[in-house]
Amino acid sequence: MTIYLDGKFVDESEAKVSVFDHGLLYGDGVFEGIRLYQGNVFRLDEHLERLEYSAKALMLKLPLTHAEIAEAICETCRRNNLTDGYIRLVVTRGVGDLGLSPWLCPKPSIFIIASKIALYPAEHYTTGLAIVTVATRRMNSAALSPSVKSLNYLNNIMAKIEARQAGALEAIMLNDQGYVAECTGDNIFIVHKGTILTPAASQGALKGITRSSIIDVAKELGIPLQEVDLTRYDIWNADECFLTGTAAEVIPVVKLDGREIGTAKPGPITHRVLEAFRRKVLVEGTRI
Ligand code: PXG
Repeated sequence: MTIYLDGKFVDESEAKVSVFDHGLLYGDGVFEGIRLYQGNVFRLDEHLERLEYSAKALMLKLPLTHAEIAEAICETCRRNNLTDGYIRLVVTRGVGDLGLSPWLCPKPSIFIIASKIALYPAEHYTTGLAIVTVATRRMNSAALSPSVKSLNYLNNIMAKIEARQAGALEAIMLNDQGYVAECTGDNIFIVHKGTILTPAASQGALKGITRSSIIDVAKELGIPLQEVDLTRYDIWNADECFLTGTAAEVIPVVKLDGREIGTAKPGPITHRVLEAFRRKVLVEGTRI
């Protein structure tokens, strides 16, 4: 596999970063997970804009321009003969000394991995997931804005561990007021009486690229969609539920905390949204 690393394309065996990189020492950096479908990078500009906003929030100066990163992503896909895959773009604060000080890290590091990902076993897309609510809360925006897609994923990882301990593949994370924020690596939607509902970013949801494309899909299909405050009660009483993410795409949820949602089967609106999303990814995107 060929990796893009700081201006060079190198074999994965050569793709090494320093133990003094603050991305590793402190989780100081930002990243994006991006999909490639049939030679088209899905919503590349939106991903790069989110990366730029995340970096700006951390006062991390990206080492390349928007256009240069876009080209590096496309070239990494081409060099790996990839037409479908998952792209991981990472920018770290770079090498510094053993103090926190980011200003002692003169050169940020950037690398791109173009590979594959399968987040959930295929059968769950037809049967639906059973998920749980976990105790670990979503990051409070007064500590670190949940809109920043940083290299600090420890509370999501803690939540993922809790989910696994409970025998589930995914977990709902609440914000510190007890409202539903999202899952560990996916945004959440429910369907109630024909309307699609999802928590707003202000409740701790990452501004997911898949989430925003689902908002477009709903508009295109003429299905009403609202951003609202949701509690577990709303999910227990929903007709349908589904999660969205770059890796997961659109996946139905049929149980929360051992309680059946709706008919306990993936619902008709989830199906329509999933089908429309699958069509969308094939026609939108930047040709590599
Ligand atoms: N919420 C969180 C916390 C995320 O990290 C999403 C929602 C979905 O956003 P997008 O833009 O992908 O629609 C994410 C992003 C992985 C992995 O390897 C997936 C994500 C993040 C980190 C790792 O499975 N999803």
